[in-house]
Amino acid sequence: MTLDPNGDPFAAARRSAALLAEQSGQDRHDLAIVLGSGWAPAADGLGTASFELPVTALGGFPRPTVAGHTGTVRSLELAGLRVLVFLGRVHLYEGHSPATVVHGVRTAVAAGCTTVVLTNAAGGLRVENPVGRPLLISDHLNLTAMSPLSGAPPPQGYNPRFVDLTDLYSARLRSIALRVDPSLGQGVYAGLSGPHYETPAEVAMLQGLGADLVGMSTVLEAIAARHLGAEVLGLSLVTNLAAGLGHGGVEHAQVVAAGAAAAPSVGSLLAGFLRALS
Ligand code: 8IG
Repeated sequence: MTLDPNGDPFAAARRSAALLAEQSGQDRHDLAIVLGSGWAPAADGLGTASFELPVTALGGFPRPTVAGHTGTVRSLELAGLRVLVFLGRVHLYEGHSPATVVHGVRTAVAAGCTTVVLTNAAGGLRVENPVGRPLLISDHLNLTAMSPLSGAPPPQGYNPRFVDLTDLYSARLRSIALRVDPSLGQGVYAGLSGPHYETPAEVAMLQGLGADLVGMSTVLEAIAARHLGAEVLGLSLVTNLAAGLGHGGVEHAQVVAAGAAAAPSVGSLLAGFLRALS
């Protein structure tokens, strides 16, 4: 069952969390990691999953349509934390609503997660950030013209829809990540709805707006997580230079290849972050 567009998405997330608890045998999870394209190969570096199932078994999730997004969810223990790992995510460009895009994050928070780590592959807008480098997301530009909070007001017991995003990408979590890897750079992530890549004129516009990274995910999930009171860490892996900055165009296969090459280092970065948290 996919998400009912007329239903309460918060109630749907609680139902998915209940199914997760039932099927995984874990009554709660502490932290969720969403592994975007490029990051899924890093999942094995986090340790052996005690449980893995297709997200579609939890209700509210559509079938994934993107190569490099497997659409499963794992539960594992690392450094004393019960971790929920989503291998793949849902995008606006697949034709899904903002509520469907953020259903995984809402399910994770309903399952108990107070920290949400969002990872993605992104185009680099600065030639100083070469392909293969992970960067901390310091802030974002939501250029999707959408919000996961539009629609009916959140039900009783939830924060109001007017959520403060001053510290969306937690400075506290970024400083912990920097202790693990002091060489990490930071950047502003521009989230567009895609699925086309930018024109060179749009790349120049994004640079002028102060963006360092550009991609097609993350921003709605970050807003939804923050609305629910979770602390958010964002990580982008630069897998290509944005259109017109590198040699030739942007290709999805290059994105997947750069992700596979970086998997061991980004896997140990994530594991190190989890250890430093606990
Ligand atoms: I990976 O260059 C990846 N995702 N919009 N532009 C946009 N999304 C991306 C890009 C890019 N690279």
